[in-house]
Amino acid sequence: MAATNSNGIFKLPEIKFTKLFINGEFVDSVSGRTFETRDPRNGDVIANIAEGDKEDVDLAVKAAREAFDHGKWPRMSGYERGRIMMKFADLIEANIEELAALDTLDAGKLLTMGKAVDIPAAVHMIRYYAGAADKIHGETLKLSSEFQGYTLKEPIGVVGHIVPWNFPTAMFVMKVGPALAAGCTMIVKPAEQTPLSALYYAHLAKESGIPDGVVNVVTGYGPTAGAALSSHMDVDKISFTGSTEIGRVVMEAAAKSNLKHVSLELGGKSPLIIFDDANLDMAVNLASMAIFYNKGEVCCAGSRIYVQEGIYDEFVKKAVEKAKSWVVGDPFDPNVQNGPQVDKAQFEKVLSYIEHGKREGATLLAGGKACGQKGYCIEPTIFTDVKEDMKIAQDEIFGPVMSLMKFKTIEEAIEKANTTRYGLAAGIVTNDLNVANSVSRSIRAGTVWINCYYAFDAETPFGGYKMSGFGKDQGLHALEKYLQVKSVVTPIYNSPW
Ligand code: TXE
Repeated sequence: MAATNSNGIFKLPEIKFTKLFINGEFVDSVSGRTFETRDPRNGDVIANIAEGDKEDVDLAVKAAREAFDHGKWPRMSGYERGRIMMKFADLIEANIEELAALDTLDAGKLLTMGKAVDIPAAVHMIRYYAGAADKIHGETLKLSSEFQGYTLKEPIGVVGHIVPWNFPTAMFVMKVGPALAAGCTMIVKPAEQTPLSALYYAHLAKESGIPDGVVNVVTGYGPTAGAALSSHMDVDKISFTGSTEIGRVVMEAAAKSNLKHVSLELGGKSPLIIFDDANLDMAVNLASMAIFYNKGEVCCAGSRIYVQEGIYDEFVKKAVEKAKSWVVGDPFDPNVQNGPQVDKAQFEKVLSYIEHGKREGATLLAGGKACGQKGYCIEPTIFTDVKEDMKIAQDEIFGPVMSLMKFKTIEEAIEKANTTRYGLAAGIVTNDLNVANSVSRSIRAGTVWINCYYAFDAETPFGGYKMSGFGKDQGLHALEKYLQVKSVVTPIYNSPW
């Protein structure tokens, strides 16, 4: 369906893959049912996608189980797995334009960002784990005069990856990369809002030589396909990213089925603390990016901005100017800074939080409503006079809504920043090294950015404290999630028995 937008600037990507990917083949769902994936720019249907359910999950798990128990992937050398993964990364790189456009169409993400950040970072991520595949080592154990031993790090088995829609590409590679390097086989359940790029990645995985059954993709809904995966008796681990509410459901399903391993990357309400000595323009830019980037649909968005009293008034003035000048519109347009929210449900959720903020007594200084003729765009919004106990300061809004709060002392900033059930990330803006050091140690969050925000890299472990979940994505810590340790012990001379 090649086409151009209203100004004829760009070409929409062709939708090549709409079926489930099981055992190396694109197949219809057993029920034959499909669901619609929609364009958030206008709500139009992009394509009908195969709707996987329990029976399809069973088939995908069977394929992954067979590939794990009898296939080549877990048995080949790490070097060989790494070589194939390098080819996978090369193919992703060769298809940057199409992959970025698919995520823009499906999720309303900026095409410029997809091409400059999301897809290149995906290539980096796969290469990083390809390089790690032959560096998975155990230990030698000296033990006593009679025995010695060693540990083996072995792949955990069949993994279910359940992922959300806000970063379809990053989610796919962040889960699949380390699991592949470890020698696992897997089933990915993309979010129902954004199935398109995951199916494309599955196709590229096959092209690169990853054996059939190693990477399977079952598109479908959470309570059906997702639930079937998390309660499956033959799945050894679930790696989940999504809401805290569903994280709890997934963990319960794991506990009630086969006690499969679980790692959860959940919501957040991350504080960004800006001290009096900060460069004001830099701080305003950083804070605006921290909350408006990707329309606020970021688990670690800086959604609570604490500004020290000395610069507060000036900061508010500049932040409001910036929000009002933010360009919202068609994410294919290179001049646009924010596209539409991913779907109608998220759009309505964000607008209802804005109404809540007004009712709770926060002061609305910028934005606050939908924009554009159609689709799900929302104006970058700023509230001041926000109190810690307000809903907009406690709940993850997942939209472009900045809550601004004032503080006097370092102690007060730390205390307030930690007043949340979440602990995914935090930011600090200051030129005082002592302040940066002490505050970063006192914040209960899995990542702290000092004088930067969203500084992601394949090497940096990412994951939550408190109700933001447990188990890291990225870095070598993520590789560990997909490995288990076996101790092997042997007598040094003859067996004592
Ligand atoms: O998430 P869900 P939703 C937060 C954000 C957002 C809210 C709701 O605040 O507004 O969650 O978003 C699958 N068993 N985050 O409803 O439902 C589902 O199909 C197994 C933060 O989209 O958690 C999808 O693949 N799986 C988050 C995935 O879970 C189930 C990113 C996430 O969907 C399931 C996204 C079930 N019963 C939303 N129900 C982050 N941490 O970045 C649903 N799913």
